[in-house]
Amino acid sequence: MYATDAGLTDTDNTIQLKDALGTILDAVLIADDPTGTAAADSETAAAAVAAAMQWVMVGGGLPPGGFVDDAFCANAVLDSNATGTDRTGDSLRRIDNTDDHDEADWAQGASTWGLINAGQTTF
Ligand SMILES: [Ca+2]
Ligand SMILES: [Ca+2]
Ligand SMILES: [Ca+2]
Repeated sequence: MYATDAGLTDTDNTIQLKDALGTILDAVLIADDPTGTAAADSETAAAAVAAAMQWVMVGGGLPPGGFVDDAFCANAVLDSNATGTDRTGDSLRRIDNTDDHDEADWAQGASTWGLINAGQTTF
């Protein structure tokens, strides 16, 4: 299932993978800075993701006010505006086989373009 989008921004985003019934299967919050504001659409999507228990703070739990502004940025995967737009650029990837629903589960690194990510042993 997909929704149209004008394109990924290099600021903050909430990316969700949903099944045909709209159930959130996986998600990631990304940002360009560890502090600051986040777009309202990113925060609204983050609230839906949090309600589905698909994103938490490292160690568990949700920020008291939700993933909003500084709390969004502090718990998002960095660094969206340091990634690339071609094969030579960095990407953001999960670091291992477990889905922990938090920013520590992801890292910035070289793009793998369909190959398995560094740290993963299976898709
Ligand atoms: Ca997940
Ligand atoms: Ca940045
Ligand atoms: Ca993991």
